[in-house]
Amino acid sequence: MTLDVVARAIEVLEANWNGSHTLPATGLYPHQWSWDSAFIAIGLRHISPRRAAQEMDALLAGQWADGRIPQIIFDPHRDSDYSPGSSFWKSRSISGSPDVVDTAGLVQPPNHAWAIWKIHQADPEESQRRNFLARAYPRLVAWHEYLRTRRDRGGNGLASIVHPWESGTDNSPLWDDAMSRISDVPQHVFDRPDLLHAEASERPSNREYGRYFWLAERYRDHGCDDADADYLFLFEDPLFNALYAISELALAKIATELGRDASPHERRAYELTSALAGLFVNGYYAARDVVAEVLVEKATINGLLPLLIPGIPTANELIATMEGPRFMGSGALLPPSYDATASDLNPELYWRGPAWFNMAWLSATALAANDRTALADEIGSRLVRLADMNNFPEYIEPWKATPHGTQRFSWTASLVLETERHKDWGIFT
Ligand code: 2M8
Repeated sequence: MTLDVVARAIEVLEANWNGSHTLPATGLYPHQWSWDSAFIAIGLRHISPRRAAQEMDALLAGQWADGRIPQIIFDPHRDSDYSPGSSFWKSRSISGSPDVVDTAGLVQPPNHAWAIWKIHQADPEESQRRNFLARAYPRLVAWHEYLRTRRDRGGNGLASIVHPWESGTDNSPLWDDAMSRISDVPQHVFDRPDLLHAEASERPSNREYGRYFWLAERYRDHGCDDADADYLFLFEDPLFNALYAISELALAKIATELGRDASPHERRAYELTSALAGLFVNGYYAARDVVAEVLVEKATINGLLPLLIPGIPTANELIATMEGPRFMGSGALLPPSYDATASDLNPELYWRGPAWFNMAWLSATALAANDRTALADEIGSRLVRLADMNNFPEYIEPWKATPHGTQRFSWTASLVLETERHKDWGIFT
């Protein structure tokens, strides 16, 4: 069984590899996505550390002059297969964008330094031969500097996201109230190529898409400059900032490996962890709506994953919530993306309840780091089995395990490899 599932996961990643990077899924997501590539590289390192490094190199080639790593690097041949594509963003006309590739102007959660450190760990000699860490380090520092200097829009020491797509958890109930403030419609006449590859009932509605486009247009038309005083959507998301803190700790390890001073990165991780305390409520981390100046008190998987940060003072409360009726105590096979007891839970609809394999892997990693190895192993073995049974789905209904979204999804396959091959759950190994 073990060998077969590994072979099948590798086969998905081979099929989705396009020569320089891995598509999240060949139909629904035909370009390179930022945080997908990092999750993909974490699994890929077990079959080819070299290709995992190539995946990250391809992504870093899309970095902007201000340091941002874009949400998407577009394949110019597939513009009509995904919306919004390069013809919407027209990134080359925006100052500071790369002139070799077309990208989106938004970003995604900063899991990149973490992935790069893990790739190095898979084969330090190969990494050294290719100067992998030395090449990546200044780019990763510039990326984190962008977040620190341009994205602390709330002044609380945390990075704000400027669009639901930046959270990676696009239509999480966390963003509902803020999105309902958008009453204008976008100029861009958008189509929905995504609905050719996934059921409409499992994807955001057209109304939600209209608001996504409106926000993206506003950001684009402001030159993606992050200095738009009346901007309508600014959020401090606990998962985005937890991954930022983990990536700072990874940068500290990279700096040490390169013989540089690790202390600025350790300090920054500490500052982020302290700033996250302002989001903690009732057993989980809320998201802060920076525009309305309120905490959105909805328990989501985003709000449990600061548990990844070593020594986080709220660990016991987070574990109790994870084990309780809102998450695993509900009888879910994998952690649902949203509170199982919430009246608006929808276990089949995109980020409003289903279980995602990256979140399951992050949860197991965090639980194991906090001496909950039995639950971590249980989630890990279910992750592998349910992915394999369902042809590596994008997400599943957490109680019945029915597959939803698209299938043969790359990070599902890669995190199966990581779970199978990296048995100790070590965060930085
Ligand atoms: C989903 O997001 C994209 C926009 O970025 C979409 O819905 O079209 C999310 O699940 C996101 O986390 C993921 O990175 C992306 C590609 O897999 O798909």
